[in-house]
Amino acid sequence: MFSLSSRVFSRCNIQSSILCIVHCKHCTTSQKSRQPLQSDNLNSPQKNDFYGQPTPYTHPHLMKEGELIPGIELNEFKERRNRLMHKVVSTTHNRYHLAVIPSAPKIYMTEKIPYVFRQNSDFLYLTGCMEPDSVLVLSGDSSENFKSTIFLRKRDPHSELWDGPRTGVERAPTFFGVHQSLPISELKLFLMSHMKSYPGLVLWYDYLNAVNTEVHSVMTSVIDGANGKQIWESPRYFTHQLRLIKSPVEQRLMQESCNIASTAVSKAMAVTRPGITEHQLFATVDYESRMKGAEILAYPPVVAAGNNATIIHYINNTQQTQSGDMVLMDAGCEYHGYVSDITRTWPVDGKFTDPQRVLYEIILALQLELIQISKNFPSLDDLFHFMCRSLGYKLDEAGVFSSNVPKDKLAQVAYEFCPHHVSHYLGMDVHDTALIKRSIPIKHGMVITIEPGVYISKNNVLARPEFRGMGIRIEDDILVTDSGPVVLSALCPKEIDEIEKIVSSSTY
Ligand SMILES: *[C@@H]1O[C@H](CO)[C@@H](O)[C@H](O)[C@H]1NC(C)=O
Ligand SMILES: CC(=O)N[C@H]1CO[C@H](CO)[C@@H](O)[C@@H]1O
Ligand SMILES: [Mn+2]
Repeated sequence: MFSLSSRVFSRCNIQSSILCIVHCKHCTTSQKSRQPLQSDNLNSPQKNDFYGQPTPYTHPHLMKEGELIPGIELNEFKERRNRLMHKVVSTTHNRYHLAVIPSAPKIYMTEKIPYVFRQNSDFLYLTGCMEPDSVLVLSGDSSENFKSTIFLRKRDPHSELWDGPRTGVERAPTFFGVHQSLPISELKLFLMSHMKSYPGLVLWYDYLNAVNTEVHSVMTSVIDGANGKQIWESPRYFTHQLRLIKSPVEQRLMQESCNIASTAVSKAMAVTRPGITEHQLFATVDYESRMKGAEILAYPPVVAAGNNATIIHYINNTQQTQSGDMVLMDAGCEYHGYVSDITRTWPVDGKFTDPQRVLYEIILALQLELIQISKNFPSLDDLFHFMCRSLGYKLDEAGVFSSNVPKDKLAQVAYEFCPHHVSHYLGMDVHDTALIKRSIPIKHGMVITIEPGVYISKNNVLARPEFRGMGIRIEDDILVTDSGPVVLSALCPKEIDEIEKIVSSSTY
């Protein structure tokens, strides 16, 4: 008999027997399945009850009754866990599976000063839990009969005085709709006892991309302790498969995130005048996004004037715009866990110069074409190859190249003018579901970006001089549906006359 379980069993006698369901390897399956959810016996959150995250009672301006996080009801999270377990169990039947998905940790920039906390998207997707230092464990041998356990920080009056309320293990089963909750300090014991009780167990943990160092060290010792007897696999590909297809409520949140960012980027256009700094345009898009309800920008925005726009990941945003420049802004926000990602390019004077207009029209036409062909459900890679061919052809036709480029080299040369991919999946993360290949056909429920660009630095001798020192990109977020693409970022102007109108109506 292993020593670990005796502590668990003795505690079981004193406290709720529910705590020991999964430790009890002697229980028969029928006994286990008859265990009610703890949530059947407890009440849901009430007014004046403070949890480790907003509730409909504490934050009625953000969420409705029944929602676990703004816009998403508790049941959807249960459904997601069921679907994950279905995928996990389908890999190897007649085996016991244990999936471990950690939350993000709190990270400090310096002594006691935390960075803004951002939850691990896979964990948030499966639990709706916004607290750090938590772990979701799904365990069982069938997708109908598995246990969900959430490990959380214990309630602690002293810490809560400093950092605010925690949900705590007592209230967590009802609140998150899981079978049971245990203190995070018991994770190792829990896993060790499972490893011993189920010798053929398959452990699903993303060992190679640790998101939480403390959980990772627990996992390392658990895996080492098993002497290589257990198989371990990453569950991440499955969570990405699930997250790839957005549910109707997720689509609504994506739409709202895109509406907010579209309006914020338009506002940045409206305040633009020569001499405004990149930093001030950044501040505008940040301010407008938050004022419209976004929690935070989705990534450090690119606000790049003139030649700076040819540096694709330019995020210093420290320069002052000059008359004659265009400014390229790539910005998006995060709204209740869902991000937008928009790029627009506009002239700071409110009027495109002739060479700017030539390049802008090429990219706009190309972007509209790409949205059109997305109707036929190509892959993102197909869109990319289309962009290279079409961009090469269009740049050649407009006389942008300084010397003659053979027809069969146009796509290759175009890649030097736009050295990035034209599309990525979008969702809870900006480069969402990164494990999903871009070679699969797009389908109903995916959200993708379409973002062709052209970057001609001031030293690029492949282009005629009047086209140098310019970078243009136009990026929209597209919901793929069976009845055609829906441009979620349609509120953000991109036609030349719309842009010129809004920029010259400058109110700054
Ligand atoms: C941005 O700032 C970093 C750090 O100061 C610097 O190394 C980099 O060259 C800057 N980029 C541009 C385009 O000025
Ligand atoms: C590195 C670089 O090209 N910096 C430019 C950024 O944009 C400003 C405004 O046009 C220029 O003055 C900088 O030279
Ligand atoms: Mn993008």
